[in-house]
Amino acid sequence: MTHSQKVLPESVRVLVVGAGFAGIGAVSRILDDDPNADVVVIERADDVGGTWRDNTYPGCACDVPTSLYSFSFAPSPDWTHTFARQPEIHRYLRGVVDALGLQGRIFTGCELISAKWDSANSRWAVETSLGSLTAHVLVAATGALSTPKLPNVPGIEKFAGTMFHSATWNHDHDLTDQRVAVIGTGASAVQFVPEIVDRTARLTVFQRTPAWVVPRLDRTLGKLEKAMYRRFPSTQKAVRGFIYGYREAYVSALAHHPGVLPLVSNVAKLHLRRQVKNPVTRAALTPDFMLGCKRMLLSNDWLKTLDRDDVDLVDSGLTEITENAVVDAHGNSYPVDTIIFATGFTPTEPPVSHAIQGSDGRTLAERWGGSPNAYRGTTVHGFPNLFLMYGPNTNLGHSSIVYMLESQANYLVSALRQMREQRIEAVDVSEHAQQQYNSWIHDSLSGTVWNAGGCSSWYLDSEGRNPVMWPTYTFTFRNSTRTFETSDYALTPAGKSAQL
Ligand code: N01
Repeated sequence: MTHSQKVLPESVRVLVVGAGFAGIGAVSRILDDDPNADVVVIERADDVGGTWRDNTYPGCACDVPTSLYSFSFAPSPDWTHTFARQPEIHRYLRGVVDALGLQGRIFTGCELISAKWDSANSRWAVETSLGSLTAHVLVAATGALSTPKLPNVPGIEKFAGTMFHSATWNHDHDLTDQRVAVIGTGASAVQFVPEIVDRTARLTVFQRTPAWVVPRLDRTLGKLEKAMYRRFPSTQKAVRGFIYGYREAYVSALAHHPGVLPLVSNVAKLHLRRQVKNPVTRAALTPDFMLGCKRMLLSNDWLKTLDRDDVDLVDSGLTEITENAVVDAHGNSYPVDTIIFATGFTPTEPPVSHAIQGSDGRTLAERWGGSPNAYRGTTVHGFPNLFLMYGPNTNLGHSSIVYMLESQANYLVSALRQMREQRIEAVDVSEHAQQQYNSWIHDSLSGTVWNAGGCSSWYLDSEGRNPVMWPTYTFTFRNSTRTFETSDYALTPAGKSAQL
């Protein structure tokens, strides 16, 4: 898919930035509502797929069952496993783009450089790597986990071997017989460490905080099951509904009744006892915070990999990187040839927040000051006609983010429809509505395991505020985004000749 045959228009009604699950979901929903909609997507990479294009590390897979982690409007009977692997999720997204005929609207290799709200014309003035354009409505679908984070360790620049981040895996680098250090023990590390361990000469895993790990109840989907889904799509819909329902039951514990969480942590403790025989390693892998406070991890082989004789688990953290080694907090030096950083992302300061400038000239990043907040996770006061996908407080620890994205797409479409029908040129959420909404969000989060579970996590900002998690059931979010309430917004009426 290339942009070579297409020319970026000079103006467009809706500009979507990003062609991952969020952007593809948004544009699909817009066109479903209005097949003649004037909408284009720009994507900085050369292909669609977002995080499922970028994360190609060995073993990369979804840790939410795929029947739920897929678009409700594009079910696929072809998944090979209940937890799909990265290549097939990427293929799935490309397939949705093809099936819905979206290629002509997607400009790949086109990066957003800046977007400034032009109050006089009620338009976004947008600069991209392929030229300028104006957009009436801007949809930022750039993902929260797209900028890899490297740790700030003294000496990192001196390392003479090979280093890379899990999200930018170096496939040209052969790990065979290498001494490898892995920094970080989150959702990415647990997937790739068991995949590479048989190739390496020695693997040293640097853990700062152990995570709760439960078995991944994965299985391959047989021919019969796939045939049934193809012939009777309602059966797959029923499976999706069942998974959705039991996943929602988790919220009851995570957000409302943390007292029942020890039942699940006992399962994780049993899993740990079964997989790790060495008592010292087992103690190092036992978390001291409530299950769910950090993302619960699913793996059948991570813990037993750390129990192997050719694997070192270093749980004192790292203090320095030298030319050829990683040094732990006790001063022990581990000579290595390769360092793989599985140290996560920077969700509270996405690059797009520096590129988007609102009506008072401030960027989103300046307005947020390191702690993002929005109204219904989607709109921000002072940034008219801007819609954020996967915005503040829309992340989940228990279910599919695709469900949240589809809810936000509903809200966007409801807004576009009302703007069209009521001839509104610009909508700007009121400061009051946004403040009230955020008071509710943060009151609701205060007793949850994400805020009060006794851990530090990427869900919390430097002030201990949680700008990341949705605090309750996902159907509450679905209901609150069903209709765009114009009463929460300052409205600019459209002139008679305006095309909406
Ligand atoms: O990153 P993480 P990830 N020194 O932030 C450690 C999604 N995801 O890439 O826990 C030493 O979870 C850090 O230690 P600590 C999912 O939402 C989804 O694994 O902060 N260590 C931690 O162990 C997930 O939450 C899927 O003490 C340092 C690790 O690095 C998100 O992506 C699959 C350090 C980072 O863990 C991120 O996952 C994979 C330092 N300076 C990922 N800094 C699905 O299947 C950080 N660490 C949907």
